[in-house]
Parts: sequence; C-alpha cells; structure tokens
Amino acid sequence: MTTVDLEFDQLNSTVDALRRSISNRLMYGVGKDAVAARPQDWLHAAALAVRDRLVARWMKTTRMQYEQDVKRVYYLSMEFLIGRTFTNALLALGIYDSMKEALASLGVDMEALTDLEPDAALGNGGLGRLAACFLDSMATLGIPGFGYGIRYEYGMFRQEIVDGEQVEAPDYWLRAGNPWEFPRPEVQYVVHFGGRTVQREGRIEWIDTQHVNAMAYDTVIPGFATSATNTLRLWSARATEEFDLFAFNQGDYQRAVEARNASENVSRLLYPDDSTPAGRELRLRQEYFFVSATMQDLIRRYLRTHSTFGRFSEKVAVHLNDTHPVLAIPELIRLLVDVHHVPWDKALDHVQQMFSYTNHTLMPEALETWDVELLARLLPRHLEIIFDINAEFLKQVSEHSDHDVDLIRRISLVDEYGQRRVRMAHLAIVASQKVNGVSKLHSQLMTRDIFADFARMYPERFTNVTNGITPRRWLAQASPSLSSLIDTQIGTHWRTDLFELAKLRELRNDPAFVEAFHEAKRQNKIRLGHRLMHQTGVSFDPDALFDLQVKRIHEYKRQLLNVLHVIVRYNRIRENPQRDWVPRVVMFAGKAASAYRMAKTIIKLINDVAAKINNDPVVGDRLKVVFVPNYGVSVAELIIPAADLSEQISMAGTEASGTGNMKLALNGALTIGTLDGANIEIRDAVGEDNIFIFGHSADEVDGLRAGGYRPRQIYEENAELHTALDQIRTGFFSPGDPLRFSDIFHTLVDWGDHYMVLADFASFAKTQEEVDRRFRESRAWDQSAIENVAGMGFFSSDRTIAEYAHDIWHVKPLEMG
Ligand code: 26Q
Repeated sequence: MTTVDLEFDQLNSTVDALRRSISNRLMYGVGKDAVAARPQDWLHAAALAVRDRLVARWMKTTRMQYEQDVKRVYYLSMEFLIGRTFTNALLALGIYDSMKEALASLGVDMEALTDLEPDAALGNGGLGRLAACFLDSMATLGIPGFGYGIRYEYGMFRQEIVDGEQVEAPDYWLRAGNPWEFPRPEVQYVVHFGGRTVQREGRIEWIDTQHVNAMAYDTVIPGFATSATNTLRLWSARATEEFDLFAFNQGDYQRAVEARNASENVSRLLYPDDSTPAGRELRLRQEYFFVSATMQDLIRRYLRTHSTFGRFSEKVAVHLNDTHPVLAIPELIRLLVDVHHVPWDKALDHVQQMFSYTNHTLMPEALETWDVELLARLLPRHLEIIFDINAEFLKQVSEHSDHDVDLIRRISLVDEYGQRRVRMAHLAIVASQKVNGVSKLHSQLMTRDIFADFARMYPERFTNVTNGITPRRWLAQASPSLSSLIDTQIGTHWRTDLFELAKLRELRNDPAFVEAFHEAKRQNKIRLGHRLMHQTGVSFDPDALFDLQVKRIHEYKRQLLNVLHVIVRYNRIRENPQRDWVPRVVMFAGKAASAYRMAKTIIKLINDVAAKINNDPVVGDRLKVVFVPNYGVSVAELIIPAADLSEQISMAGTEASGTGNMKLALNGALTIGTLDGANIEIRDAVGEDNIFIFGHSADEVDGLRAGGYRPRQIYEENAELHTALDQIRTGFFSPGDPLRFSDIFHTLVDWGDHYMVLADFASFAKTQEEVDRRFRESRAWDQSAIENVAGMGFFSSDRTIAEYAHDIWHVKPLEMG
C-alpha cells in the first residue's frame, strides 16, 4: 500500500467547470464526439461528471470512518428500490441549476435527458423503497451505514397493459450501462452450496460443496447538503474458475459453459412477489448468496483494523430488512466458529449483540419458512447451526416455562406440523437484540399476536420505529412547484429538518398563500395530465378531484372496495346526471405479482370498468377512471404530487405501515383511510378534521370475525352494493365474456370476503360523500391540504433513522470535520 497523496483535479461546479467536465466525460469516458452523441450519450457523460463530484466526498467519508474507527451499520436487504439517480444527485450536490445551464450551453435539454435514465427497480414495493429512503437518510445524517444487497440483472418487471390486462416484460435495466456503479473485480468472495459436513479433529468442516463467486459493485449514496456519503454494495454472481478446469478435464466445452451460466443465475432476477413468499430454491440461493458475501466482507473490513474479535460487537451492527437476509446469522456463526475458531458461546454472544430485525407483515401466510429438507441439501452446515441454536433456546424455554410443551411447539425455530420447516422470523428474533415493527399499531399487534410468546419472554427486545420517507425525493425532487413555494415562505431548511413544515400551519389563513398553494398543486395536475394524455388518450380536467390509489395490487389493500364505490358512483350519475356532481378522476396504479391470479383479475376489472365509464356520454367529465401502467419510483414521482385524495383503505390490521400514505400527505393530498398502519399516526399528526377515517378498526375486525361474518347478508341488504356486485357477476363490464369476474363476486359474497370489503363498504361510500362536500369548498379543502403538509415532520425518514441509530444500532454520526 502506498501512502502518497494523490494529486487530482479539485472539481468545482461552476457552469463552465461543469460544461468542461461533461465534454471531457463525453470524449474520454463515453468515447464520442458531440456530433455523434445521442441523448443517451449526453446523459452518460453528464452522469459521469456528477459522479466525479461525489467521489472526493466519498473518499473523505471513508477516510474519516477509518480514522475515527466508527461503529458501522450493515443494512441487509434483498431489495433497494432506488429509482433514478441523476436529479437526486444534482440536488444533493446543490448543482441542479448549474448543470441545467451547462447542458443548455451544449445544446442539450436536461429535462429530456432525465427521462432517459432507467429506474434502478431492484425491489417490489414498500419494503424496497423504505431501504432506499433509509440509505438517503443515513448518508444525510452522516450515519456510517452500508447497504448490502443483490445486483439483479433484471429488476422489477415492466408492466404493460394490453386489452386491459397486465403483461410483464423483462426489465433489463443495465442495457445502456450503469454510470453510477463501480465494479470491484478485486472484491470477490467464494460462496458455497450443497456438500456435507464432517468432523475432523473436533472441528466441523463443510466439504464437497459447489462454488460461486460474489463480486462487488459499489454505488455512491450522496448525503444531501453534506460531504458525508455512503456506499451501497451489491453482489453479482460470477462462475468460479473450477468450471473451466472441469471443461478441460471432461472435454465437454459446451456443457462447461452452460454450467458457468447456470451458476451465475443466482443474481439474475428479482422475484416479483411481495408478501407471498415463492418458496423457490433459487430464491433461497439468492438469500444465502448475498448474506454470505456480506458477512465475509464485514469480517474482512473489521479485521483490517482489529487483530482479535474482542470488540466485534462494539464496532458492527447488522440490520435485517425482514427475514429475507436472516441466514446472515448462521453464516456469521459458521465463519466465526469454523473458519476463525471463535468458541461457539462467544460467537453466539457477538451475534446476539450485533443483529436487529424489522418485521414488515403480520399476515401469517407472508412469514418466511423454508423446508428443512431443502436446507439440508443446500446448506447442511447452516441447518446444523440452526438446530444447535434451537436446542439451546428450547432448553431455556423449557426450564423457564415448567416444560410447557405447547409453548415449546409454538415457539420452536422448527415448525414440526407436517413437512418440517424452519421459521425464519423465529430465528431472527432469537438471535437479535432488537426486533421492531414499522408503525405503532403494527408493533402492538406484532407483540399481541404473531410474536406474543416471544414478547412475553423478551419484552425489552421488542420496539416500534414508525417508517418514514425522504423529503428530498418525495417533495423537493418530485414537486418543484410546491417545494419552491414552500422555500419562499419558510426557507429551504425543511429538506433536512422536516418539522420546519409546521411553520406552514399559520399560513393557512393567508389567502395569497392558499391561492399559491392551490396553483402549485394545479401545475402538478396539468403536468400529469399531459403525460397521461400521451399514454392513455384520456384527457382530464385539472380542476377535478384527483383521487389516487397507488400501491401493489393485493386483496388486503382492497382496490376492490375502491372499484365498488366507483361503480356505485357511476350508477348514481347515470340515474341523476343533472345533479351538481363533483368531477372526479379516479386513478389506480400498481403491479400484480405475476402468479397472483386474483390480483390480475382485479387489474382487468379496473380497466373494464374504466372503459365503460370513460366512454359513456352521459357521464362526461363527472367521472373518469384511469389505470396508469408500470407504477414504479419514477411514475410515483410524477403522479403523487398531482393527488388531491389518497386512498389508504386496507382492512385494519393488515397494512403494516404504508409509506405511500406519507408521500401523498406530504404532497398535500387528504387521506381517506382506515385506522390501519401509519394512517393512525397520520391522523394524529394532521388532526381529525383534515383526514377522512372510515370503516372497522382492527379490534372491530376481530370482533366481526369472531361473531361470524356474513357478507351475503350485507349484499342482500344494501341495494346499491347489490346492483354493483350483480353488474360485476353478470358481465355488465365484460359483455364479451360475462363470466370473467364471477370469482370476484363469489370471493366477496359467498367465499367469506376475507378482507371484509363488504363490511366497510357503506362507511366508505358515506365518507366519500363527505369528501365531495369538502372538495366543493375549495378553500377549506386547500387549508386542510396545507395542514397535511405542515403535519408531516414526523414522517421524515431522517427521524426514523435517528431512532434506529439511537435505540437499535447505538451508532453516532460521523464527525465530518
Ligand atoms: C419473500 C420470499 C420469497 C419471495 C418474495 C418475498 C417477499 C418479497 C417482498 C416478501 C415480502 C416482500 C415485501 C413486503 C413489503 O413491501 N412490505 C411492506 O413494507 C412496507 C415498509 O415497511 C410497509 O410500509 C408496508 O405496509 C408493507 O406491506
């Protein structure tokens, strides 16, 4: 290692300097002349010019971390839903305007360029986007945090709507190259699979394994308005050289190349399932692949500055974003015990002090379990370790519970009913020092229901950290019109201290501000209208009420409740078109897991209903229904700022938190929602008068179920609902295929209506009438919208991360000097 100080160009960010950098990067980085450069090439050159400006900060941060021997956080997640980076980086560096001018002076329109950047869509939904918001906040707060995950070659599929149906297309997001990443071919670890274990001289060895290399790719995560930056390290699978030797020995070249390819499949694609685990072997391989590389990397980094494991748990915190990375626990134990010869008890102690786990769901079918047989075949040593942890744990439970066999059966890491399966959440809880839920209600229900036994045993282990979102992306970047208005009123500091927004509250009585606020939102509606006109051919009145439900399509989220209300509203309009209707545009967006039949049928129903309503001349502008295709981070940035009404209508007790609810309220949408997840805390923050709450509470849902829920009775007794459901059943929206939606009808009316759509319908429809009334009083509505924005301070992911840092990870911000 040399210790020479590099002499590199200090890059400033005047317009001239940026123009020169872009030109240099186009020439020397992209290898193009201006005359030959396509927009894509300009984007690449501009991105490299931006990246260059991040690197000096990155090096500085890394040096500081090293010098201060800080405690580091490893945030392990199977998903990071980053979206685009270009604008985000420009805003973080404070060079947005200069870059725009520099590009303009080169004859390039920056706005057109930004739309060419593909989303890094390495996640499904809320959990993945949460990880991305956390990276942003950790960097901005100077928390030494490393994101670790998988560099999927194919991210979340692209959704096309063909004849009203979802069609999935592969998302090869790396097609044009990725200017933001640094490949690190020198950082590679071998990951083992299969084989068997043997005892040799009192030690256990894992032998006869197959190997795949994990190679690191680093992405700089800039903090906002700070020189602190962090790293997202993603692993990509590379075949090991053995495959080449194998080919040589067998003389079967083609098979050897095929085997190389197959071994690289492990980082090929993101599983597009959210909340219903696929249970596929490749998924398990992915989970192990990335945590094994990560644990090896963690140990190597620790040992670079420490000669023993004495201070290991003082210097490292590992966080599990749901159970998906939970194999990090047996993997770290294996590395410590089998490879580094740390005694078992010591290794277990370290692990229990280092790990923490966030749970994101209460739904039993969504809790990850893996077949013992599959684990035995793929990861025999890890299964032994899990059994050993379990044996020790159950021994303790038995002693403390007076040998309560039922308790032991419920709490065991192994589910012994039928096919034996390992319960990943139980492993995470037993081996972590802290376990948290993601909203107050969720954390309460978590300790009351699914983890009640554990919570009784380890009450101090369980805690709540309510989710948050980054205001940089979700307000500053997504809504330039609203954020510049806010800047003129209260200054720019809200970007890093969102509680500053509370100052807007007093402006609600300033008519000029209310008017300007209304206009800023209207701009966003027009912006959206333009884009959708191109895409869907449907035109909108910007003064209509924009009503949005954007999230994954799932029965528990109850898009069907929304559709039923749309149908009832449609029938009312047709019956009485002359009434003074509040014009509404009801928008849906979201992807369905590719194997989730009912979710796909719901998409088709929305589109069939939309076609019927949008083409009915009696209806006109009074009601429009739109399904916006391919919902993802970039579409969200466009659509959320245009919303007036935010639909957060899950059955109470099912949505762990929700984060779209926060993004929408931050952008001045009023929520219509159930008392579920973070909606409850949003109500507390904005005040009851500025939110529309309806439906059964979580406790009432339990009560209803216990008393024997009868959806058919509701169907029989509510005439409007009856008509709407019959229209669905008899093909009113699908005359060419009248039976298309009969399963939807039966699910709701005859098969138990598991998510109690019918039970909440009347309350929902009534509350929607209140929404109309309020919207008619335009000024009162805008005032409520302002109260919503003003109340969002608590929902900054900076607050969330500060809580994690203080209560869970016990880390302090880096001193940047
Ligand atoms: C697991 C195994 C195999 C295949 C897929 C999965 C899998 C993948 C993704 C299981 C679940 C997910 C995603 C869950 C998720 O996004 N949950 C959401 O997390 C948000 C952040 O905490 C909450 O706000 C939402 O309420 C919750 O639904």
